[in-house]
Amino acid sequence: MNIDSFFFERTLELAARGRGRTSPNPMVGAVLVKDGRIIAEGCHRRHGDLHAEAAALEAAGSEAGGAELYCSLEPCSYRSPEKLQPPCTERIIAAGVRHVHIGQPDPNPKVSGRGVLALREVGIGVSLSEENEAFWRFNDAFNTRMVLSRPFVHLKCAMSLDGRIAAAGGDSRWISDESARRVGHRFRSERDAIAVGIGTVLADDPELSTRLVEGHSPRPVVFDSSLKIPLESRLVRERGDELIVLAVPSEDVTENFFDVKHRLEQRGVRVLYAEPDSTGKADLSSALDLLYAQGIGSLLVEGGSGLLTSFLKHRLYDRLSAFVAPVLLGSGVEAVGDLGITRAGDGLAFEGVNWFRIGDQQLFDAYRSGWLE
Ligand code: AOF
Ligand code: ZN
Repeated sequence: MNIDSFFFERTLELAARGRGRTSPNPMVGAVLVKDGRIIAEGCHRRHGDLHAEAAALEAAGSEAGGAELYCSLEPCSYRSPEKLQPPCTERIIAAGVRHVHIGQPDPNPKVSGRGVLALREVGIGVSLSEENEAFWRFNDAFNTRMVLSRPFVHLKCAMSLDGRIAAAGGDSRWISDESARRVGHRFRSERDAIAVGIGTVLADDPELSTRLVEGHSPRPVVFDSSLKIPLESRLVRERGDELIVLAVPSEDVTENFFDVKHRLEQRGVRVLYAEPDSTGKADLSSALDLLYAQGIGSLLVEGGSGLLTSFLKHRLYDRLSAFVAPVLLGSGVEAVGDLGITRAGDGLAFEGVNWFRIGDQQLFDAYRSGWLE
């Protein structure tokens, strides 16, 4: 490993300290180096706190003069009324830093190259990491939001060796064991919201909270075109004031629909109307716009099969994490339904593919081929 990679890797280790706490802002880490040694470190601990670069500069004090700064993200360079921290470029310049190494450019249109310019303008050397995929993937949600102006969509499922997410009768419990479910809960803790289809609510009455690891519980979202969600479901009873239900009122909607809507709203539930697609279900692109307008920058989609298939079919996903368990179910509910693909060469492809061993399971984790393009 060359010395730059070593320091860059450290910036990501530091950045990870803010995991699950910085949204909608990125996780960022920074180190100051002098004579080949780290003299100070910093990270962005939570949304609104000091930026990583500023934290490292504060830790170094006057030692920062003449040092090199490694940061996982291009330093910010703008002020605006809603901005929580002053521009880091100003602090870097004032501290007398000699050279800045950047993991990835900031896709935030308010920065996007201007951070680099501000530094170069005063004669500070700037270089960009050669392997910046790791940085883009590290802040996958922030980067997606900035580049695609929609929430990051992370699909998650647990399937048997033969690609079933439930047995023929619909029972899906305990396909994966606790070690895999713990990883699933870590994903929950990192995302702003978690979505399921109404079928999953009716079958499993899930809570959709983060329990097996520490961290926040994402906001529950239910795709429920005709408002079938039971008022006595756990989501309505226990998480009503956070719950979002995406309905698609059809022309022949009955009085009962409005009655249920009213009762849900009385319990704090937000019922939003999504545009219908050609089959009368929620058009996913319009649904994502609605969620984005609610401040949701990342969405973990946990199923069922119908919802996962829709996101895949419309190519509205960024990452897929599929747990594969060592069990065969034979006929059962398939994880992914028809995608309209007739030639193997047209199959959905992935990039940044990782396979992790978790207990006796295998976790496939990858990004959509062409992610962010
Ligand atoms: C962070 N933490 O360590 C860095 C960020 O509202 P503000 O002042 O916190 O600014 C947010 C923007 O600053 C963010 O969108 C990103 O472009 C840039 N860099 N943000 O929260 C950090 N370095
Ligand atoms: Zn900053």
